[in-house]
Amino acid sequence: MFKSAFITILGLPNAGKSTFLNAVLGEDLVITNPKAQTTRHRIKGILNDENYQLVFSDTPGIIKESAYKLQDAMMGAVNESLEDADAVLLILDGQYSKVEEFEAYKNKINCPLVIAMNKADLVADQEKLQEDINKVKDYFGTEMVFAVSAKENFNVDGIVNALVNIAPEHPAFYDKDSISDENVRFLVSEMIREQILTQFKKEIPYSVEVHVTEYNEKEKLDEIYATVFVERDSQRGIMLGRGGSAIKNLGIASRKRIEDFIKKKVFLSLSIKVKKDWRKDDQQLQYFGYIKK
Ligand SMILES: Nc1nc2c(ncn2[C@@H]2O[C@H](COP(=O)(O)OP(=O)(O)O)[C@@H](O)[C@H]2O)c(=O)[nH]1
Ligand SMILES: [Mg+2]
Repeated sequence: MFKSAFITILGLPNAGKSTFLNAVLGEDLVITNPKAQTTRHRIKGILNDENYQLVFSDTPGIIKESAYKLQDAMMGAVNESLEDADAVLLILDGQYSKVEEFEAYKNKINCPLVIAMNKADLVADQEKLQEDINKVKDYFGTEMVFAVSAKENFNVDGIVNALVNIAPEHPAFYDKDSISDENVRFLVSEMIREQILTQFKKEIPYSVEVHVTEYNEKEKLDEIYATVFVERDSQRGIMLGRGGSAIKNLGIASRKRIEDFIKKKVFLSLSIKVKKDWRKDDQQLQYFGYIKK
């Protein structure tokens, strides 16, 4: 009997949703970062086993009040992925279980709920952790609450077991060899954005969008051309750095990250373009794939 399920990963920014998905897959498929709002789209990651296929949707963290149209679109992606879920995996930050933030979502979840109390590695007081787990069980009315550490790969398999148990009997939804339904271009653009989040400060990480304009697969190496869009001229200057040093370092770090992932040599060329206030502009958000046409 083969089981298959769509699982939506839900949680506040920074709870460790993307880290959890990577731990499940054993690959750094999705990008993670200490900065909130790293994940902007719903991204699927697929776990394949002889007896089951779990299709996880990583989602942007829940934010109550959005300041930009970009954030509206991000919350749209969250709601959309709740609609077709067979199960919801809620990831809470084990340290502060801000459960009341999910009040509005409790009614929207019409399927089994599994909860991970993540970052258990940071919790010193085990008794307190157990108390918190019990409170979470009461609040959400589910027994399926587990202490895990996505970063240390502790009890990630416990969550997978719980999800397999509740997965319906169904043939695989996707090719059993693939770990994502996303194309390589998109994943590569995300990896470049991940390096931008690491290397740049202040508003830059929130103001950039990365687009792969050309991807040529060659025998020995893949040739990739990407454009980094920023919102203002001043940001273009920061991205370039003195004598082009910043963009050069970004190129080197991004190339390494992509090579690790695709397990092949890469030639990467980056350029920078200004798209004024793209985060507030419907047309631009459409172009970047945040809103459907
Ligand atoms: N100590 C610890 N840190 C974690 C754990 N899981 C995630 N993190 C860190 O928390 C931050 C946010 O993680 P991320 O997966 O991007 O969160 P997301 O916004 O929910 O997708 C990153 O710096 C992760 O390394 C964990 O189990 N333990
Ligand atoms: Mg994330």
